[in-house]
Amino acid sequence: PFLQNVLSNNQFLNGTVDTQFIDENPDLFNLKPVQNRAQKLLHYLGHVMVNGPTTPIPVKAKPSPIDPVIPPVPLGEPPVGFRDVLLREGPDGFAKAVRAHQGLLLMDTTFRDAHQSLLATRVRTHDLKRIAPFVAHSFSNLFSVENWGGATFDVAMRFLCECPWKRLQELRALMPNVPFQMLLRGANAVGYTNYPDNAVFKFCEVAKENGMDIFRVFDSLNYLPNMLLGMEAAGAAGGVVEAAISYTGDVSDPTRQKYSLDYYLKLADELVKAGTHILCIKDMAGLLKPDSGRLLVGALRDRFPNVPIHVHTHDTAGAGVAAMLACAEAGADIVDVARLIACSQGGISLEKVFDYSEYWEVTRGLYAPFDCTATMKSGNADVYENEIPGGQYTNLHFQAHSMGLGNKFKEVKKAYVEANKLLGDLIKVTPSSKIVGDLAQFMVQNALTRAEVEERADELSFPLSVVEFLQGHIGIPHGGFPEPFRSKVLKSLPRVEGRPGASLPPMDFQVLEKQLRDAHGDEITPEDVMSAAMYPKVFQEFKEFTRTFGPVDCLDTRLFLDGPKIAEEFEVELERGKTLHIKALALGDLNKAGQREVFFELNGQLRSVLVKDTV
Ligand code: 3PY
Ligand code: ZN
Repeated sequence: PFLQNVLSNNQFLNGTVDTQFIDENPDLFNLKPVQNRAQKLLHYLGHVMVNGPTTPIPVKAKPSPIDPVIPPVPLGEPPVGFRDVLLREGPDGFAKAVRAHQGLLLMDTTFRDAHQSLLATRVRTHDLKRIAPFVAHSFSNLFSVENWGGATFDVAMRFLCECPWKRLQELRALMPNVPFQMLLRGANAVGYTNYPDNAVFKFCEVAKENGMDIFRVFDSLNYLPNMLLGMEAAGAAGGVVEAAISYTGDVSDPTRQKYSLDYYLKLADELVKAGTHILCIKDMAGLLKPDSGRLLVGALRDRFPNVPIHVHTHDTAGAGVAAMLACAEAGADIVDVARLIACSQGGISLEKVFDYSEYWEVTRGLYAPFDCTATMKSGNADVYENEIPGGQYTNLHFQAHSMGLGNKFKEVKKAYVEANKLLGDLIKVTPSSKIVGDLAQFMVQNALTRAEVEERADELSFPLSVVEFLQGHIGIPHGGFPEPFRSKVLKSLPRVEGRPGASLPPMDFQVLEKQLRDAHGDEITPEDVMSAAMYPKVFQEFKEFTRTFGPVDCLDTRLFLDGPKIAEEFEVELERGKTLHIKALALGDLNKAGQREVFFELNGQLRSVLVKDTV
């Protein structure tokens, strides 16, 4: 407004003032379209006020009205952490230092897997950034912070309307001392199906350039060729390779021999032979009981005395802490924890853990509409039967609700067990878990038993994910495909031989970049190209959303999800030093065109936006 006034001032226009300074500094006019961003955000807020949130909300709960307290952080750089060893000595030296370390090391999963299971992956960069400096200062002796990959990549763009790469960059700047860890779904990268090999390699390269350190690589079928591909990609990018064996069944149960101790040890042999820096047991469903953990980790420790062992679990049935302690006693070097574990292990101060817990306790309230406690009130030992992974449990429940099967969730869980048997008893983790879940819901929807599905396999219209799995699109399961089920379903449909990525043509990133520039302008970055490579449609919708609604990642979570109340005043920091002061003034009546005018005060000036009422 100031500039507009100057530019329309008569004296200025007549040239009767000295404008030499302005003439000589054309840069002064390189103004970012702040107004435009502000107007777009008002449009977003108005939209939420009129129509409710743009992101789908699974349960009718409101974000809590209480604001989290950000614990204080001392001035200056955070203390030196394990990342220093990595930067100095590289992945091999880092692995040696980890193995040589006396005492148990911890990875904090709060920034990724914990909220993937508890809050449907919805925690926004905004809330991660606020606590990141505290973590860097208070927990500098963590082995790593897991903060990226898995479902976060997709959810960031699809539901939170924010850029996953920006999250990585911003967290890196705030936590320079602690190693970052991501979950890479092997040949599926951060997606749900196999990508061309060069896309996986490029993805790891760009992730490493943006600050990723440790790549936990798994495959949902423990299919070795897919795992090796992911490991090679992470290694070629210069990352620390942590090959992860997905755990299912029960190694201490002699009646369950498909996934026996011998099976895990043989797979571990291959991963160590392939040069993994760290070996991980990934217990994604929380099935690893203390005795089984002791047996498995003890056997791995004896076999590979020099390889660091890292164990991941979930507390679904409530035995998680006991299992982790058993694994630590049996020789694990690192275990995974989330903020609720008040652990005096690894030199971590209890008092700091309390502050950290307090922050997350209150922040969690902001995500009430996504909280798993809406659907799962307590630990549930039925996971030992259905083996549903932590990240899928609540998702499946919400999905069942949206398909009108909400009151049949128990049946869906039972059908999940049967669907798993139909498919040959799979390892179940993204994406194989989704395939089992899709088949389970199909069975409940159509009231089909396992025997009926088997019998009528050649005439039923199975979900696409099931058909593609049987075609071999995500690899070959341990023990092979179930027959005659597979042949009956596929009939003459083509089958992929061997590793799927090997027969996919490479992606042409230059062509993709050109397409993106044509569609979205010249601001496209190499990171954007990778987002589009992984999720073309989601990326396009994210760009379109941002064009309309601006940088919604700057909004506080309550405003993002629920919009402001009338008369509420708040601030939005667009970037350092650029803060908008906004007050929501009034919501107008519905006009003939079905729109409402929403009035705001923006930095002291009246503004309004017209929003179509779609409710
Ligand atoms: C993911 O693939 O996102 C997982 O967290 C699997 O456990
Ligand atoms: Zn997990």
